[in-house]
Amino acid sequence: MLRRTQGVIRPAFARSLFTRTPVPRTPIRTGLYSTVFVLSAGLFAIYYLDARSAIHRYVFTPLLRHTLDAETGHKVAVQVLKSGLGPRDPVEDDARLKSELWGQEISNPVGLAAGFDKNGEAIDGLFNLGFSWVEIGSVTPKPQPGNPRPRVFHLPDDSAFINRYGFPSEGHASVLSRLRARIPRFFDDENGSAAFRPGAMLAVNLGKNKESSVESIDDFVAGVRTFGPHSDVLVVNVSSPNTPGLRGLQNRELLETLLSGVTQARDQLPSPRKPKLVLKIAPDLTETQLIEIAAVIENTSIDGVIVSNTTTQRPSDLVHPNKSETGGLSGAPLKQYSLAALRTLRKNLPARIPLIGCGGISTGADALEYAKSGATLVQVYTGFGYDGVGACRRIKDQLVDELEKEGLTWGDVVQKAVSELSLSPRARDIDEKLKADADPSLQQLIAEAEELKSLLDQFGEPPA
Ligand SMILES: Cc1cc2nc3c(=O)[nH]c(=O)nc-3n(C[C@H](O)[C@H](O)[C@H](O)COP(=O)(O)O)c2cc1C
Ligand SMILES: *[C@@H]1O[C@H](CO)[C@@H](O)[C@H](O)[C@H]1NC(C)=O
Ligand SMILES: *[C@@H]1O[C@H](CO)[C@@H](O)[C@H](O)[C@H]1NC(C)=O
Ligand SMILES: *[C@@H]1O[C@H](CO)[C@@H](O)[C@H](O)[C@H]1NC(C)=O
Ligand SMILES: *[C@@H]1O[C@H](CO)[C@@H](O)[C@H](O)[C@H]1NC(C)=O
Ligand SMILES: CC(=O)N[C@H]1CO[C@H](CO)[C@@H](O)[C@@H]1O
Repeated sequence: MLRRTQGVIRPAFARSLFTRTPVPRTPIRTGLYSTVFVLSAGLFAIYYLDARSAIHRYVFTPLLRHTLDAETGHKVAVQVLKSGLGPRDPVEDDARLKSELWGQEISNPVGLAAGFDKNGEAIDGLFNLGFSWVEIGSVTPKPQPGNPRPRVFHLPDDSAFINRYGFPSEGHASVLSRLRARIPRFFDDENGSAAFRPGAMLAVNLGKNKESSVESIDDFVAGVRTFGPHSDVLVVNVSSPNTPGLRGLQNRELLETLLSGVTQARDQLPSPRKPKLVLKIAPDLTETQLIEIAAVIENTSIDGVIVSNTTTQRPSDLVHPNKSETGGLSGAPLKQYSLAALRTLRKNLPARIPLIGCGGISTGADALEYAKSGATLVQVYTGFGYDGVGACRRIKDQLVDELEKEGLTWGDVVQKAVSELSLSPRARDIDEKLKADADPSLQQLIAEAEELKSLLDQFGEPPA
């Protein structure tokens, strides 16, 4: 059995390394494949254990992509990282990459986005690759299977993925038991990071079961109660394309109810260390919708926003034959939409609320572009899927080069952008002060004008 798999693998390596003819799509069973993947660790020990090694980018990752369908390749990658035999980023993060989030220091600004480790199986394997933030999930309260396969499509010509997973999840109980099993036996710093690593954060992305009603916030509240004590950050999405629009008053009220419900549940957690709460939004929102979201966020104790999830848009320059599959598009073509949404939100939120950039990041230059647009941290998914386990290390190295050229640190870039681009508290204060100073009849007039404006806005919006 072993000999046969090795027989399949070796020529495949040779081909993809030296002649670049496409690797034939051999139907290898997943189990066999993982065995070979792990065995090859022995053969390539030196390269393999170092996440920087080109072997991951040019051999293992393409091989996974070519030999297996998209979803099986993903599963194998999670299993290898789970096994503890995954490679490690051996280099300490450069001081220029140091970042600060909510007053806490993190060693670098590159995180892994939700959806890769949906069930929290490979958390430590992922931290070992050098990510400073690992986000597991989305996790739904009850287990659910998600949509029928195929539900992930690789568009290599466009450096993109399309997915319509539909949130398969093993459910709260199963994921919680994995998080509990990670607690070190002699851990007594009840206030320490849930990542159990210095300079890193563990985030849990909370999902809703398919059959839960759209308006219900119970699934999210249950998620806060279940995962609050075991995470540094909880992520709540408002990014479903069905309810993106806070169209009209009703949806705004929905968002207010959701946000105040989850923040209340968080504040009531008995643990001394309370997780931060961040929203994750879609890139497909209009400017008006983003402004409304910003206003609601500012009125609650939400700690930050991830911008963004995948897009339902399809830019006209996509070339891959599967470009019209239904689902969310991620990777390079998403970047323009995410960056635009990030800039709009930055302009409408005060500097105290950090933004986390996500969408189409695969190089240091991409990450820096996000920082210059006002992101404090970035996340990667598709870039990691294409480049493999060394992606994080490579992005960090490129980022250090870029920063060195400009003679700046990540912290400098973020601080400058955030202070220049955020909603200025003065503008808001002056506005409020004018209203407060106005005489009562003028105040009445202002109130009526605002009411009229919101009515007109509602008429202006197409029906939800
Ligand atoms: C296959 C796949 C599955 C995903 N699953 C989730 C998920 O469960 N929850 C979530 O909030 N985002 C999910 N995402 C979105 C990513 O977290 C990220 O926001 C998006 O892919 C944009 O980043 P990228 O361009 O670097 O991939 C998924 C993305 C992909 C490609
Ligand atoms: C954790 O934080 C709380 C409140 O800040 C403090 O009272 C407590 O002593 C801290 N515990 C430890 C172990 O540091
Ligand atoms: C702020 O929150 C309060 C109560 O939670 C609500 O009554 C008010 O309408 C909100 N204001 C805005 C601007 O969202
Ligand atoms: C498009 O997706 C289907 C389903 O996964 C797959 O069988 C097919 O090979 C893909 N097409 C291309 C050109 O990759
Ligand atoms: C992200 O967007 C996709 C479509 O682009 C949607 O199907 C999915 O529900 C969104 N993700 C979350 C976590 O809501
Ligand atoms: C994964 C998940 O639960 N996605 C949810 C995101 O939020 C919208 C509503 O705000 C839900 O409809 C989605 O199911």
